[in-house]
Amino acid sequence: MAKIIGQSLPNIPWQDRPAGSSEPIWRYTENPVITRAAVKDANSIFNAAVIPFRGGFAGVFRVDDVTRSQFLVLGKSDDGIHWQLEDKTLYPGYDPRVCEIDGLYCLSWVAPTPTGTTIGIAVSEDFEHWERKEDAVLPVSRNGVLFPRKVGGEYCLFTRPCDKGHTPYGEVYLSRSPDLTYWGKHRFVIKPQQIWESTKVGAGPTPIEIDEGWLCFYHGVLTSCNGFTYSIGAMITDRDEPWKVLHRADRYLLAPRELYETVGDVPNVAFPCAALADADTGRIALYYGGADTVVALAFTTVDEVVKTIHEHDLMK
Ligand code: BMA
Repeated sequence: MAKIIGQSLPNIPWQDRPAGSSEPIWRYTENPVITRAAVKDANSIFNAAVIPFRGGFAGVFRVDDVTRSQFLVLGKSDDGIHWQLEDKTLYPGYDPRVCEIDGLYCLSWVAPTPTGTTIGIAVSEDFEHWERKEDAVLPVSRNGVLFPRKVGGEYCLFTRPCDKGHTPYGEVYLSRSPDLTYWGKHRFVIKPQQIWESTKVGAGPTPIEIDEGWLCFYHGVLTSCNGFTYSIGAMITDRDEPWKVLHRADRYLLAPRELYETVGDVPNVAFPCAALADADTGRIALYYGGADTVVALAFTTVDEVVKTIHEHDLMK
């Protein structure tokens, strides 16, 4: 039995696996959970960061509005499914991830600069007042994902160096910092190695600590004759040297199939930015953007994911 090392989350959103399904990740039957209706003048609300907060849940959401500006908006929920989003911009940018490190909420996101995107970092004690730190890296980078605790006394951040456009390449790196300001000791983590992710890969939700190391969901992109397809994969990295990949599934665990994943502003996108985990039951709830248009939710367990990774291990 694989084990989550972390907090109990008895109110984690949850649905049992549907009868007859053998998929490693199954979708919430009422998807999507957030649509453009949640924010006035929104064009789309999709890649979302979600975290347990004071008995309920808090989130940071990517909103594109009717001027096609991209920005982050805060939200709250009692059950992780029904959300109230604020009607104001937290920061310009997109693709937020949020975690709690030593009691401090830490946000990372893709932040614009005059010459391409960087990884913005901001911290908050109450999920309301945020202090923006220095940007973590020089442009251009995306998919900045913090680990939920220091490893070897240092903060850890996945990044994905890239170019200015909808970049046709992408590999995951890990950088470390003593103070959330100065980042270095950069290490290569993964590059595309399989057909379903052959164009680029990027880190996904905050890594989940498990008995074997760090369980990391990520996205992988395939270029088809009709454009990019974004699917969800998973790997386990070393607990003390988290840039070292121990196991990695040789297949995607979820790929765009439902209408809300295949039809929208950018078709065929399942883009995960958050995972809730309950250490008591091993349940995992995954939030992902569908077709760059809506927020969707899916479920799995740590046993199911770890079993899939081990049975189909690219590293063997
Ligand atoms: C990435 C980011 C994501 C988006 C994805 C698919 O480069 O822009 O926000 O979901 O492309 O379009």
